[in-house]
Amino acid sequence: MPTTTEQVLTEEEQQAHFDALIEADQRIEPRDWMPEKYRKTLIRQISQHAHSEIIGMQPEANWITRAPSLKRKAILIAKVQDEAGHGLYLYSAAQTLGISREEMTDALIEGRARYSSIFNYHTPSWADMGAIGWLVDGAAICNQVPLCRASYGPYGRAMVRICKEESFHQRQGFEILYELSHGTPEQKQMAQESVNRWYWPSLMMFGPSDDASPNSAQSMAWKIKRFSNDELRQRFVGMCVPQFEALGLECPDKDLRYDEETGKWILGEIDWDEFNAILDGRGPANTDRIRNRRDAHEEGAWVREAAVEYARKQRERQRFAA
Ligand code: FAQ
Repeated sequence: MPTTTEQVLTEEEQQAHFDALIEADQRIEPRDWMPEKYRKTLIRQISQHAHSEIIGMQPEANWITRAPSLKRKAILIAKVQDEAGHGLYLYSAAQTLGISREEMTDALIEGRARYSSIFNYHTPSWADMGAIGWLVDGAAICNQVPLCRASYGPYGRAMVRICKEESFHQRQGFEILYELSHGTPEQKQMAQESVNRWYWPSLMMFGPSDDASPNSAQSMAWKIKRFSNDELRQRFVGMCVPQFEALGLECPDKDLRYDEETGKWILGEIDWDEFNAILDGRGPANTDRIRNRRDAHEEGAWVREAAVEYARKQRERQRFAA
């Protein structure tokens, strides 16, 4: 229902009001007028993010039954449950923009929606639980801390809680790798082998380089994104370098060096062909991920039907009581 103020404002005036709110670093809320492209961009990014959290449960869920101790199993279950919670906060945030949960779910299970490239790799080794926590959650934190200040209120607020939980995830991953890299030579080798596989894909999580990123400029002007893909990738690499040392592991990027003059890290070549193949659905685990999600959705149909029936009965009871 439009407010009285909205009824008397022209489209130009509404746009000017929106621009002024963005300029002043104020939040846009669901009740506010917003340009259609802003709304669509948010739906795109938030729903992709939500899908990533939900699909992102699969690589680690693979190790819940085989975690090496009860403590590790409890931590891993808690982490995977946290990711489900993140997905739900984010779906709720997207719903405030006028898209339904069903529409988003259908797009995912029909293979029409994107989710993070990183979750299309398999997890053959226990050390992968360490590398995912350290590198994948570490990259997620780098990318997501600035999103706590995203101009759209429900997204920014969801990100605050998510980031707190991601910090715990990152610490537990680092700790798994630390124990392995300070264990037997075989354990150290296992940690190194896993980090070798996850390092480059974790750099790809930040998206294409700035000159190949069609959405960045507008998203930054709208203060959805606060930093570019390359800026965040730089920040992440800078964070990893001393941590590689603490772990006693080698960084797989043999060309990595710090350029004192520009204050930037010079990275080796990222394999963008691999990244693009994953985005096209041709990554190592794309098919499994979508199939598993579709099966889980179908198997959960009875829960959704029961919830609808329960809500109907509650309404009926209230009608009789009135
Ligand atoms: N994977 O123009 P840009 C997690 C697509 S963390 C797949 O640069 P944008 C935690 C992009 O969508 C992972 N697709 O796009 C966790 C666009 O396609 P479209 C999730 C990618 O949006 C840890 C096209 O390429 N985090 O889940 C990727 O400005 C452990 C052009 O790219 C977020 O989603 C990629 N890596 O910047 C869970 C963070 N990169 O839609 C479980 C929020 C790009 O035009 C276990 N999202 N694309 O067809 C963002 O910050 C941004 O959306 C970026 C991409 C930075 C991902």
